[in-house]
Amino acid sequence: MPKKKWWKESVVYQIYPRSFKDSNGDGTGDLQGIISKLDYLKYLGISVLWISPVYHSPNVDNGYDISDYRGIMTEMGTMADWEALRDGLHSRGMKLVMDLVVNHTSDQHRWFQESRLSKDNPYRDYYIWRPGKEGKEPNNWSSEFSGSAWEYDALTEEYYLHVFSKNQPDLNWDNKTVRYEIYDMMKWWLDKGVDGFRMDVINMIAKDPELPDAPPVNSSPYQWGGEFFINGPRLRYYLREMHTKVLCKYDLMTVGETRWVDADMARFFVDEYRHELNMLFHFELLELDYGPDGKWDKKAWELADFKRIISNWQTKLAESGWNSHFLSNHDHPRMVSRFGNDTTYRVESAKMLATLLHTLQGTPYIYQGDEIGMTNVRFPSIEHYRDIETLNMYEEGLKNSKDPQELREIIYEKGRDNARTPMQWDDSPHAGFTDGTPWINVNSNYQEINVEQAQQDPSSILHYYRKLIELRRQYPLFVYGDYKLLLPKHTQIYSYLRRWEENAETLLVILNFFEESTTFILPERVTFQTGRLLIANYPDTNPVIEMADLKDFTLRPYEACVYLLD
Ligand code: TEU
Ligand code: CA
Repeated sequence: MPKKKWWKESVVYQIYPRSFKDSNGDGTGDLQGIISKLDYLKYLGISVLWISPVYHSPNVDNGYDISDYRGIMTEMGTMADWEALRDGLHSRGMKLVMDLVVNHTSDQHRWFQESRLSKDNPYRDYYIWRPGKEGKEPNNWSSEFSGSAWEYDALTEEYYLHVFSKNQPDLNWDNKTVRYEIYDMMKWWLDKGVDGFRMDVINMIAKDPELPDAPPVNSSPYQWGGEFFINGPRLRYYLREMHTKVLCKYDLMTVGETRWVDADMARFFVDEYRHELNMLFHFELLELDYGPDGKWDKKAWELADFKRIISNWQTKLAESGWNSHFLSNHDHPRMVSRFGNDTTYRVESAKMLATLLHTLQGTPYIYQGDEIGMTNVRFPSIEHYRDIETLNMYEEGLKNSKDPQELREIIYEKGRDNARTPMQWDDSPHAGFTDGTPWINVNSNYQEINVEQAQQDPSSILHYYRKLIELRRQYPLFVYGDYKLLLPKHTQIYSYLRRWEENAETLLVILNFFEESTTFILPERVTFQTGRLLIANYPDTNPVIEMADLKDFTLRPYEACVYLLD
């Protein structure tokens, strides 16, 4: 039986501050903008707010390049605004989780500015510097954002490592002084009342000290050296040390962003007896449509894989550890466009996917705008795009004589800006996001898809989310119940039972993942007297059912229903 914890019972909402709400008309979302929407978050019912970085940053990667960990980015507001946000959340009974980006800093961080100056500068060893090899980069690793992972600095005639952009040099975690600086900074925020951290690429901090060349394998992440810095040998030690020095002293929530971690490895991070992290974000679902060459290489995803992956995580973490559930964030396309249908069945499929996220064992994460079914965007030309990953890929594609139209098509499907268009509040200009000119254009569908409209329409996606969140509050079964997959071989239906021994309740979840109708047949071994409907995405679903009703049960396009059985 899982141990009870507040962060297990929470629903987390992620805000990408630049795109949430602008309070002063400069076109960029800010802290006062978030504060003006706290009542909206309360109304939605979420319990934890995670905000993407708002620290000082030159914004090469929108705040994921930090130049001062202890200050608030001018565009976002002031420390007083941040404190008002914290207090506004706390007084409404919500918690605040901050993004912790400590694999790298900005190249404008004081540490890096010093580090560059000379080989014997006290900060030199805060980063990873190496001489070139025969006039070339120290090894063949490539950056996640295209090109080499090494940048030559003429000042000292050496290269520094940057797994992300060249303006995001990687910190040297083997240097104890660096680690202690980071722990101090974490304590400083925790003492200011932060309730937890989302830890950016936390399983990339421990590099293989030999920095060996990546073998010539034609498959990401190996082709770019990932096997030598992801889940590195000393990672375990650093996380344990972070726990001993910082985390164990507070009642906080931690979630690590960990690519290339599968359910077996996950136990090492989130096992309750290991004292490392509470939860992690794995990428097995979000990478289902990645081809062998990674993100920009398209592949169709299949429900069979989807079910296999979730079931595996549900089972492996059932005894010790905890799952987190999300289908989108600021780095990925919109979930309704990717896993649902963003045209004819936008409302039905968005509700169906939300049902999945809120009825699995684990903590659900909602990305801003998903609660109103915001969709991917198709800007007419590359000038409208802002994301460094997208722009670098496009530029490199052109250099390799790829067809610009083809590059645009893949950006439409995979680009990060899909999730970064401004939050759609109402049908006024720029969707009520700003009175000025937004830093990135609003999706042209804002007149139809916006919060105001959703609040007025009782059958909206928004009201459906509110109900799901309320159900999780009402029934511990939603949170703690165990998980049993039904119909594992069905190619169109995802269905499972949740059982909670403590009060002998059972939940039956039935989801049609496609636009074709299909038939659900209850397996013989599942028996019950009556089933009471808790939530469904069609208005006329049977409120009460008996076993016989489920022997031949037709599901309409993207139909979702959840019954409480007894
Ligand atoms: O993302 C890490 C990460 O895995 C992404 O680079 C991801 O592969 C990519 O965005 C998929 O398109 C984190 C942050 O969430 C991201 O916004 C940052 O750009 C990155 O780290 C560097 O800090
Ligand atoms: Ca602003």
